Amino acid sequence: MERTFVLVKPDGVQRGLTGEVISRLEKRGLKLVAAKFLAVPESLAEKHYAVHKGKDFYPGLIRYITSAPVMAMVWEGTNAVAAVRQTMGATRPWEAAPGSIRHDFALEVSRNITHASDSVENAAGEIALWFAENELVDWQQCTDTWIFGKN
Ligand code: DAT
Ligand code: MG
Repeated sequence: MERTFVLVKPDGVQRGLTGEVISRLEKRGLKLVAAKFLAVPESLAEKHYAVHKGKDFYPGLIRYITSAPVMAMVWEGTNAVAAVRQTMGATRPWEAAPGSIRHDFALEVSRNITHASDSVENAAGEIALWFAENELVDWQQCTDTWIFGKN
């Protein structure tokens, strides 16, 4: 089953939207595999956003992501990477689809509430960066066949 990495970023945590983000992913049918609440060290922020190094918004992005705690999570499900990106909405909130988190709760690209991996390959890298193997929980949920079942 596909897995993806999700962050509720500092603005989401500060605004009390952690539960809202978790609730939407749960209700979509995704299964929580790992979670931790932490203050992000600068070294971790730089690794996580390495792909953006050199861009004009990079210094501000590092300052923002290290400015207050985040909730880091791994979620699992059918096409989890694409499904979670869709639930989050486009990077620029004014382009995010109505009903998506970034549409419903954000206005600024620099305060867009969440992060979600953008490919299966990047998801694997981000999960390994943020979590140890033994922090990922393999478990059966009683709804599994009702959500992941195929006829
Ligand atoms: P996403 O978070 O949707 O994967 P991204 O990987 O392109 O988007 O960029 C990472 C984050 O960097 C994004 O969530 C917000 C910030 N960012 C991107 N483009 C920006 C810009 N032009 N100005 C300010 N912040 C920006
Ligand atoms: Mg990205």
